[in-house]
Amino acid sequence: MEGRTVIPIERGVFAQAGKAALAVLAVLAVGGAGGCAGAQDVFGDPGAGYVGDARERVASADWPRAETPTVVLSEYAFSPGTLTFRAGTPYRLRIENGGDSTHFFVSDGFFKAIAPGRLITRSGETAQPALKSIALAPGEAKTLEFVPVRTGAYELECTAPLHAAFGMHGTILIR
Ligand SMILES: [Cu+2]
Repeated sequence: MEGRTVIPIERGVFAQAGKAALAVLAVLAVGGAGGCAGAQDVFGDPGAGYVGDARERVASADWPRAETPTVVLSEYAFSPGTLTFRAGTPYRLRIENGGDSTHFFVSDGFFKAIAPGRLITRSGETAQPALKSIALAPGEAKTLEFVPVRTGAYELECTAPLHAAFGMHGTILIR
C-alpha cells in the first residue's frame, strides 16, 4: 500500500525534474540556433527617441580625425567593460566577436544618445541606423561610425540568453 503511493510520487518528482531539464535544454538550443542561423541586427523607428539631427551632426564632424577604438565580445564579457566617448568627437568603433558563440551589442540609452553615421558589416552598410541590437557571429566584426551627442552613463549588455546573467554587461560613458 505504502509502496504504491510512494512510487507515483517519485515518478512525479522525476517528471518535474525532467521538464526542468528540458526547459534548460530549450533555452540553450535557442541560444545555439541564434549562432547558426546568422543573427541579424535590429533597427527601430528613427522617430522614437533617437537623435533627430543625426545627419547634420555626422556631415559636419571632422572624420579624418575620427578615433578608432575597439570593443571585443567574448564568453561572457565586453572588453573593455567601460567605454568612454567624448561628445562631439567622431568615432569609428570596431565591435568584434572574439568568442565562440553569437553575441549582441545592445544599449538602448547609448543608441539614442549618438548621431550614427554608418554601421558597416561584411555584407554591406546601413546609413543612419536607428539601432536596437548589433549581432555578431563568432569571429565577426562590425564598425559603427557615430558622433556622441547626449552625455550620460548608459548600460551595455548582451541579450543572448543568460549572457548578461553570466556577467556580459558593461557601461558606456559619454562626457
Ligand atoms: Cu553574449
